[in-house]
Amino acid sequence: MSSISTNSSYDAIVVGAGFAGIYMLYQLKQQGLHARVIEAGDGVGGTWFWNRYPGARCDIPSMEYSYQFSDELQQQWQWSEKYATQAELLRYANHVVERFDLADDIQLNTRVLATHFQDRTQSWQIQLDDDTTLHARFVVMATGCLSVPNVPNIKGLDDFCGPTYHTGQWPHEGVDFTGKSVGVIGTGSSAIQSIPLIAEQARSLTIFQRTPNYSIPAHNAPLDEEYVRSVKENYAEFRADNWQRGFGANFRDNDTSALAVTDEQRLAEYEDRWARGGLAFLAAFNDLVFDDDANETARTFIQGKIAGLVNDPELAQKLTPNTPVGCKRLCVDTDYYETFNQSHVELIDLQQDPLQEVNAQGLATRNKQYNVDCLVLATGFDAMTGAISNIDVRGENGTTLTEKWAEGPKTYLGLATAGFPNLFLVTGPGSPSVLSNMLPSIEHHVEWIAQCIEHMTTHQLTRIDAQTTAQETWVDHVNEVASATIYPNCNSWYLGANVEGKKRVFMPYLGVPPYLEKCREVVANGYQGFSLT
Ligand code: NA7
Repeated sequence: MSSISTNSSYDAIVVGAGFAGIYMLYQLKQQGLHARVIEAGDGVGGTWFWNRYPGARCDIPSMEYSYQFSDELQQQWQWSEKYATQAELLRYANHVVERFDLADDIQLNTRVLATHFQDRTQSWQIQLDDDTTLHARFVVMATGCLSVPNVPNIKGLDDFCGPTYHTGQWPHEGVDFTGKSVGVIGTGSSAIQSIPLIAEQARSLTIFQRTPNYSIPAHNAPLDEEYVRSVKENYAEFRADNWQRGFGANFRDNDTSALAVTDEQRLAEYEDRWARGGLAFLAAFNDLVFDDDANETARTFIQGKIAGLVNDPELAQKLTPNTPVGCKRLCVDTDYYETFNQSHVELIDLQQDPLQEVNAQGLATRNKQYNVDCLVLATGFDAMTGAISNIDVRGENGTTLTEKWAEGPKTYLGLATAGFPNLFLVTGPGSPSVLSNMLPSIEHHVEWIAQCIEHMTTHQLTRIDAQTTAQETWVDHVNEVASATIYPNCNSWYLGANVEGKKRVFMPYLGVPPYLEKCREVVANGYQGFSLT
């Protein structure tokens, strides 16, 4: 990747070189614009660059979690497994950068510290951590939804003598746990993917669980050639069909209520979904995320499965959540619950015996000291707003984004935020983002932003800003949709509830098809809800 250009004035600066930043750069270059991506890591790939913990893989099937903007790319790229591993996804990201000749415009190992809107020039001044200042008409935040690790505020964490690894910042050279006693804090998706593999190496593994999670078996396998051929023969139709789905993915949505079928039919549907595996479980009936009674049927089914997989009934009980299924993001695993049947694996239920501190030798709960050689923090992320809030973003009249978002993020369509002209967000809060198949949602946003910039160039417009009233109406709508679901009923990262002191606000928007329609309508009505000058 090249060093910084001597010309520090750009049409656009893109923050982050994950899948969003890579594609944004491609689109801007297609328009002949002078753009540059600034990336903190020493490689591209975003989530898939940082999350290298054992077992890290996507929970959306690889034939769907991939770019569709280039038919040649989607036809030629060969995924090897149903769910791609982190390593394969990282190879894919690098391949795209190479294939479309993007590397020279990506600046690695550089962090954006601040971006300030200049009222006089109607452009942005961007401060990097290498003491360079850049100027650009547009800034695009392609900073990712899950990119700032949440390091829990546990007393004495720094006193631990052994190595501590956060799953979201895993050492690139890997970690060998052979013969070690390992402690894992957390039982979210990252823990659920890594625990079975850590258990294969570790001498002993102690898992500290604050809240249990539901997990559906992945049934991961090498991709079936016949299936790949059939998808590729009709890739455009396959993708178009996914856009019609609530989560924007091929979850085989069943348009029936869980309460409108017989017990036998319901059980058969759940058994089928369990046997096929994956997140499609949540689309077994059309009211699982809307109706608590419907959800309870799914809950009872999975609770029965956990009881069948874990030999010790008391342990099975501890591993069983009592919250609605899907309220916290559903997990997808390979042998997670079964791992607890191994004699060297122990579960500590922090609800019964709370964690008091970490000390030099390990972890102390109220009742016991657990000595470990290494500690794994599978404690998640400051989701959706963390990365943007870490940058000193100042809009019109020097107003800071932190001030504007003090009561929770406020955006128009998750694409822009009023008072911050010419600043775009890719999959920002208020868009389907994490409640959808992320890659197509990224592509949709990038294309919307690129089209908007092209429109502005063609019509010699220099400034776009979301209107406060349109934004307020949108924020109210996002909340209204969420309040009719099960989502507000648990302490999830969708609500920011996992980060101490973070305002509790439901951040993603549920419903891909209506969202796409709204975005189309806004453009068709001359960027309704935006002020363009
Ligand atoms: P998650 O899903 O946020 O999980 C984090 C886990 O860490 C969760 O079990 C938390 O318990 C636990 N946690 C966090 N802080 C603490 C403290 N202080 N003490 C004990 N336990 C704690 O993050 P992941 O990385 O697993 O997954 C994030 C997303 O990435 C996932 O949804 C997929 O989309 C991919 P809690 O539930 O808050 O009680």
